[in-house]
Amino acid sequence: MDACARGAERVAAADDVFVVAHIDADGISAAAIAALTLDRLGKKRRVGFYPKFDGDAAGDVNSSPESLVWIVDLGSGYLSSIKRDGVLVTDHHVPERNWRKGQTQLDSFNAVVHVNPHEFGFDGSTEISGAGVTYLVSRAVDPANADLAYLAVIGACGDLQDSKDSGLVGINREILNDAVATGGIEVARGPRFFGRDTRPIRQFLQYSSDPAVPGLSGDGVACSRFLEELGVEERNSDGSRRSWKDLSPDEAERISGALLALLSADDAGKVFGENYDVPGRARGMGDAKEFATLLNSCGRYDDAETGLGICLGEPGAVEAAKENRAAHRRNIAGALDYVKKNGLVRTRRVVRYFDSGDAIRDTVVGIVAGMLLNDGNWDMPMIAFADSDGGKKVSARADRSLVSKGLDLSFVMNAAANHVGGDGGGHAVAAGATIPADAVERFLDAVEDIVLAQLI
Ligand SMILES: [Mn+2]
Repeated sequence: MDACARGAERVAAADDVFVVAHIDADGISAAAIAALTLDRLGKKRRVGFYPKFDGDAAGDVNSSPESLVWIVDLGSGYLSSIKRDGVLVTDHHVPERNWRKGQTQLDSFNAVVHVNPHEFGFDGSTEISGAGVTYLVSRAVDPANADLAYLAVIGACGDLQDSKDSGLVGINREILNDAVATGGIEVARGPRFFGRDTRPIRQFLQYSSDPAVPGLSGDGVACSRFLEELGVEERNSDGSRRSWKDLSPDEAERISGALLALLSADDAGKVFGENYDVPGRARGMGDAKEFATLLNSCGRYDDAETGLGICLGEPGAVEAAKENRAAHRRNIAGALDYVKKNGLVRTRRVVRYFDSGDAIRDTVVGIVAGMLLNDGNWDMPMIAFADSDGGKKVSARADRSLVSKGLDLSFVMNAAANHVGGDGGGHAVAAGATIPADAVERFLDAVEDIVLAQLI
C-alpha cells in the first residue's frame, strides 16, 4: 500500500509524536507498535488512550504541541473534527462518509495521512485490525519492525477477527506470516475454546460454547469423566491443575478425536481451527486470545497504560493488571453487598429498580444490575440508576426469556429517555441511558408503559 509508505514518511520526518489510541486490546496493541517504532527511531513520544474519539480526543489532538499526532485504531470516523497539520491515522473502522476515497487533504486543507483498508477495498472487520494497519506502517518505516507483527496478531484476535473463519484471513494472514517468521507467534491447530493457557482442562471443556459440545458443555462432571476415559490426568504431579497447553501432543490428539466424534461436521468446523501461541510468555499471555483478554481488561478498568506496559515488557505491568482485576472484583462484590444490605431494590408493576446515588460507580452499576437479576426474579427487567456527571446514568438488564417474549431494552431505554429529555440505546438484553437527575420517576413510568406494550 502506497499509503503505508506515506505514513512511514510522516513518522520518519516527525520531531516528536503524540500517539492517540483506543482503549481496547486492538488499540493497546496498536499503541505498543507505534510506541516501539518511535522508540527505535529515538523519537520523543507520549501516548494517550481514549474510550472513543469524542470532543475530548479531538481537542487533545488539535491542541497537542507535538509535530505529529499518530492516531491508531480510532479516528477514521471523525476525520473532519481534526483541525491541525501533521496527523497520521492508522485505523480500520469505516471512514467518515464525507471523506472522499483517496483524499489526502481535508476541506480545511489540513494534511492528514489516512491509512485505512476500506480505502483499498479490504474488509476492516475481518481482514485487518487497527494494530494491523499500524503494523504495516511500522514495517514500512523499517523492515526490522517485522518482529512487532505478533502484537498485530493479538490486536486482530482482540477484535475477534479470527472468529468467522476459525483463523486469521486477508491481510491478517500476511501479518501472521511475519509473526511466525520472526518467532513471535506459533500456529497451533486444535479446539478454539477460550482459556487454552489458563483454564484447567476440565473448565476449558465445560465452558465451551458457540457451538456447545453435546454432553460436555456446562457439565463439569461429564467433562471429568470424559478426560478420565481418555486417560488424561487433570492435575500435574505437583497437584496443580493442567491447562490445554500443558497436555502432551498425544493427549491433545486423543481429546480432539473424541470431541470430533461428538460434533456435527458444521460445528466441528467452528470448534476446530487455528490458535496462536505467544511463545516464552508468562501464563495468561501464552495464547493470543488470552493475551488480548488481559489487555481488554486493563482498558475496561481505566488502565490501558498498564496494558501498554505489558506489551512494552515493563516490569511489574502484568502484576498491576492482575491487581486491577482483583480490585475490580472486590469493587463489584462491595457494590452488590451495598445494594442488598440497604434493601435498595424496589419492585414496580413490571420492572424492578434501584438507585445507588453516588455510592456505586456508573461504570459498575450495570454489572451489579445483571448480578441481581441472576439471583432474583427473572420475570422482570432490572433497572439501575447511578449519579454521573451528565445526570443519572441508567443501566437496564433483562433475562433472555423476556426478550424472546418481545422485550427490547434498547428500544425501551431510547424511547423512555427521549421522553424525559435524555438519550439511550444498546441491545435487547442490556441497554443504558442518561437522563436528567430529577426525571427518574417520570422515566420509570415511561419505561413501564413501553415494557407492558412490548410484553402483551
Ligand atoms: Mn480495532
